[in-house]
Amino acid sequence: MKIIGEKINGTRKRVAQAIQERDGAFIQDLARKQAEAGADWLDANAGTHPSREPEDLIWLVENIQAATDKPICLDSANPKALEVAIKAVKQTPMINSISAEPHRLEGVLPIVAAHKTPAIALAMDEKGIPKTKEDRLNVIRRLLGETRKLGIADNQLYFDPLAMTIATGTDNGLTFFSTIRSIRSEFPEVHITCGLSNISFGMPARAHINRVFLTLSMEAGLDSAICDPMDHDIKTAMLASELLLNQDKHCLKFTRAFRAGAFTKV
Ligand code: THG
Repeated sequence: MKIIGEKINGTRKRVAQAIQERDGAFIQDLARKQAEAGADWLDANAGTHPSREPEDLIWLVENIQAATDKPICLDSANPKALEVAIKAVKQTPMINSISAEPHRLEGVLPIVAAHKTPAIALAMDEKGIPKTKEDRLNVIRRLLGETRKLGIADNQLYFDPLAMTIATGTDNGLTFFSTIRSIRSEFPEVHITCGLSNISFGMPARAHINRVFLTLSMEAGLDSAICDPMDHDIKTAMLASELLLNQDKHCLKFTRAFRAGAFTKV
């Protein structure tokens, strides 16, 4: 299981403030803590000011790289911001994200192809997020048609089936799990990811929903997630799920984490 640390996101109040005030120490601290907690990539989202986004994203990249060597997941649909940020990164970044929306196919996909970066691909098009599994798969088939034409390997792609909150549809979890299973059987090479906390928007006791959602999704074939690597509940659920799904040879990861105190609540 790979973790994309979610915390450096300009839609969060405190991060927006740090970007605005150029409070580099705050961003560096978030980067260091997520890296130490086991993030494989650090998501960088500069927020929603299109005119300021390129310089804000570069500033985020520079501060993340001052704190850690972890690769960055550039969370933007703005080709201008992506182009300049790619010049600033020391390691090949992940791009978050492409989709079947024309502006992303025209603006972001060529960047992924030119720089051979891993990329998250959303199962949506200009009409939005399809309701049914079959319609999401059709979007994914269409996207793979485009990426394969450009020589992008299937295993460069992290498909995001887009978890919708359980608060607005009690079958949203089931649709999500069955979409994962179908992607896994039809396209065995691709990776599957998601924004983990989407499932519980508007619900109480969100941590508990997110934790079980993670476990069920991993059983269906999820192999990465955009989440908070410092979250104790998520981390322990991930370790136990990997153990039970034969993703932890000789139980090493689990027992090592236990010895390091990962299961002790502080
Ligand atoms: N798919 C893809 N990318 C994504 C998402 C997705 N990027 C953004 C988002 N969704 C995932 N990232 C975050 C980042 C932070 C928080 C949630 C998702 C977060 N939320 C707090 C909470 O839920 O309680 C509230 C905000 C705050 O702390 O201020 O921290 O789905 N490809």
